[in-house]
Amino acid sequence: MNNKYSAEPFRIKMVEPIKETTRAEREMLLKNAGYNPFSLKSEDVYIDLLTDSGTGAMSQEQWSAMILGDEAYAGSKSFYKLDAVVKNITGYKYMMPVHQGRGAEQVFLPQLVTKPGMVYISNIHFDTTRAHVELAGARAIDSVIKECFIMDHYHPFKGNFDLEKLESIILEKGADHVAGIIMTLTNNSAGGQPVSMENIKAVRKIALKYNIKTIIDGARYAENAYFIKQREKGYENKAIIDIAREMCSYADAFLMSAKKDGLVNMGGLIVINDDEALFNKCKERAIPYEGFPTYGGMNGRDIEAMAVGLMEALDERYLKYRIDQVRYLGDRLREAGIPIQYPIGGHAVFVDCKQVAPHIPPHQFPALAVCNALYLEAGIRAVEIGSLLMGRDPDTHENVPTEMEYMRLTIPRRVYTYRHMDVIADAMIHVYEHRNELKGYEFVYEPPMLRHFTATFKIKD
Ligand code: P70
Repeated sequence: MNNKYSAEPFRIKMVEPIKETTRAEREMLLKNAGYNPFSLKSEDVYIDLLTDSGTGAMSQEQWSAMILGDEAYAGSKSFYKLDAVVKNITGYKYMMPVHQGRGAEQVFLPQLVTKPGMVYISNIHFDTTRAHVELAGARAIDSVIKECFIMDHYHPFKGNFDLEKLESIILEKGADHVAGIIMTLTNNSAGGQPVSMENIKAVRKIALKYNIKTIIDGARYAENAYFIKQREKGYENKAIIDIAREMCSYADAFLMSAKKDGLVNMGGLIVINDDEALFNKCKERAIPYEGFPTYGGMNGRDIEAMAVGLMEALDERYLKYRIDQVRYLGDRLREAGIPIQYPIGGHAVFVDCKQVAPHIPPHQFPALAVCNALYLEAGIRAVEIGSLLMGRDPDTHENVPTEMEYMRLTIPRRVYTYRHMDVIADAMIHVYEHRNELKGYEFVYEPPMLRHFTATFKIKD
């Protein structure tokens, strides 16, 4: 391994054996799962790339902090520890833990929906964010730059907002009908692509002009800060935490699934810049749904682990290793001619299945076909980010048309080695070489919302 990809900045102290299955077994297992990888048992998966959410390995410092967990119902020591860490990172005044990202969405997003016909605008809303916008009675509109969808076209910040489109949506809907602008950092749906500081600032400027609140969806904010340091002029010598703090300074609220860049297996945050009334409303709504605001669905042990994890994820050596490992896998696929989102993003390699399986139409889910083929080939579980995940329009019930037909190879944090990346690459190259044999799917069961999690399928003949 040369210096192009940095090695793991840790030693492995505890291991979890992983089972291997035969192809015949996998054929049976996948059929029994209704051809939906979400329904596989994780013990029947050799390398699990379904998500980087809550699947990371905690450090010895996190495990030892858990012993200090104060399990008081209200005002625990653990809460005040987390409170200090979060306020230090964000520079905000108010915060509360929640059980995970969707807990934050569920408590926060309805607060800004004050009348019928409102919208949230994001670079791209991720699945649960979109669902909670709709559950709050609003609609989700995306405004990401066009370059985002040109897979092989290098752009350092493919997660950036299309600022012209953003402003034209505001004008079309009327500023008083825009509940808020959600900056998803990094932009998960189209490849873990970062948003530049310049773009964040420009979004803030537009929001202030129209008196609209800006919200950071900060699930992968530390990875975003790392990309800014690598790619944006003027940030080369800044500390990651200072970049993160500057990002936060351009928003009114920071919602986080701490299962990603909080390096914990469960947890989330609502952090509010300086609007006390808004924070009080969140507290009121949190109590019946998430719990008392000083624990928010979390126990003291897990709050301790989060306080430590948040700081570890801002460590530059860790971030370099993390991003390098993902890039190593992407580079191997790219060298083999497999179409992927380029440059490679923070948490995953996104394979463009529109190009891998052009013979499968969107409503037969080409990326699901590739995911399932990869599982059959090597027991590797990936996830579809495409027509299936996008779901149906809540008003017309038509499938939402999308440019995205991706298979996401999502890399858990501090879990797999570079050798695992080779196994994934070799298997994917094999699937690619046999791509003409891939077949589409049709629904046996289609749930009305967030359908990708629980749908079942049959193979389309
Ligand atoms: C993922 C998971 C969760 C998420 C997110 C952003 C930018 C909020 C949340 C919600 C979801 C998922 C998708 C496919 C398979 C498994 C899991 N993203 N904002 O993997 O947070 O999950 O904590 O409620 O990415 O990308 P939470």
